[in-house]
Amino acid sequence: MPLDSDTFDLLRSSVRRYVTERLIPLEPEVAESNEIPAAVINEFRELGLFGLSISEEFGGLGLNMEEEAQLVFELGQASPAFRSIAGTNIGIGSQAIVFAGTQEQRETYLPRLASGEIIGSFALTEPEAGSDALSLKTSACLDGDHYVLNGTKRFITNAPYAGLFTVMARTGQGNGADSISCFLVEAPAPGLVLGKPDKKMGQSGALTCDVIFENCRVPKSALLGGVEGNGFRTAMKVLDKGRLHIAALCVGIAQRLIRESVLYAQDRKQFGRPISDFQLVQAMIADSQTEMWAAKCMVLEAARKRDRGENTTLEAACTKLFASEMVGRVADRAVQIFGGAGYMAEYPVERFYRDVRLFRIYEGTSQIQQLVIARETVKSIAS
Ligand code: COS
Repeated sequence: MPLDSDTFDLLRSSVRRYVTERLIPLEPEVAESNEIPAAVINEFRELGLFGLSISEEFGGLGLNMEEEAQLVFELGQASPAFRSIAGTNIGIGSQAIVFAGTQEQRETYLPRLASGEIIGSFALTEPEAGSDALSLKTSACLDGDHYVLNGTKRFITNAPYAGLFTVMARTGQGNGADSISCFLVEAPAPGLVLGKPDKKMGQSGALTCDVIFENCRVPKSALLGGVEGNGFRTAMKVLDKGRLHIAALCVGIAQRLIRESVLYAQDRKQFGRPISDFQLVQAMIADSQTEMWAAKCMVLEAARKRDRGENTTLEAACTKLFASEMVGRVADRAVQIFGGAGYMAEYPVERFYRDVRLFRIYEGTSQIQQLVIARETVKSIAS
């Protein structure tokens, strides 16, 4: 049930003000410390940012996809590490429970995820199963009233803080989707071991690490939906939504980078004039603005289709592909407009340039999006 438009506008302007006045000034500190301050996490809780997409019944704000995207356009204006801390609870760390959990699983976990009491984390990727997610090897074997999990998950966002993992593991024979199930694993737990936080190119403050299961016993009630064999399809559904969320984030960051570029170009003088007077600089701003707007329209159109209850596998892949490639080009032009200063760590465009590189890789590489787009297009024409 969407919020009434006045309440939503109020929420959006609070988030916009919070991003401008609180988060953006904290960016250098977060980049340096590789940590989101505990006070910010508490403020996110107070603003309801952990529960944007979780229904009011379970303590969230119950936003639809279009509203979620509108808020992510705002949150995206600050360093992506801030969005990341709540991003898993809003998306890939909670949605499997929303789509396929039992009523008891929903009642147990969704209120705690919506309030930010626990951080959710999505464990699909493995050392040998990245793009080819179907080949995952982590196993879950039934032993009396428990499943025993063994295997390694890699690059798992928010794992160092997580209180709940959504884990895809193989319960059956063969390599098909039918043999993959999904488990809700609470942390800490005996046999659940976290690796050291990964050293990354960017996104300082957004932590990832390995998650290793060594004879980790979870009760039978941890099986999502109480049924085996549903894990892979559920993961794909989760990613359909997650990809739209990431595309909205790319739009937010592009907006920030365009603003930074324009302000710098108006301030920086060469040949006796602000460089914003020069048409070659204007062309870069125009290209970035055009592409950002195209991505924004795609996000909103796909979100509305999703909100009508229609399948958006195709649209989510198209939008994630376009928006993540777009923000890469926008960041590149921002560095170009800043010139030598854009290469210096003291300016935010240098940091964003590194941060946005991830968007073409995680939640499905650009090449996986192309594969999904081609398949869905062929399917729609053939049917
Ligand atoms: N929604 C629901 N079900 C889906 C689905 C979707 N979006 N996409 C695939 N499925 C189903 C298929 O219908 C199929 O079910 P059936 O066996 O009943 O036909 C099953 O899942 C297997 O799908 P498919 O045959 O398409 O598997 P492939 O291995 O050929 O391809 C891709 C799957 C490549 C699309 C998938 O592995 C993928 O998205 N990889 C990228 C993973 C990723 O994004 N990782 C990021 C980590 S999370 S940060």
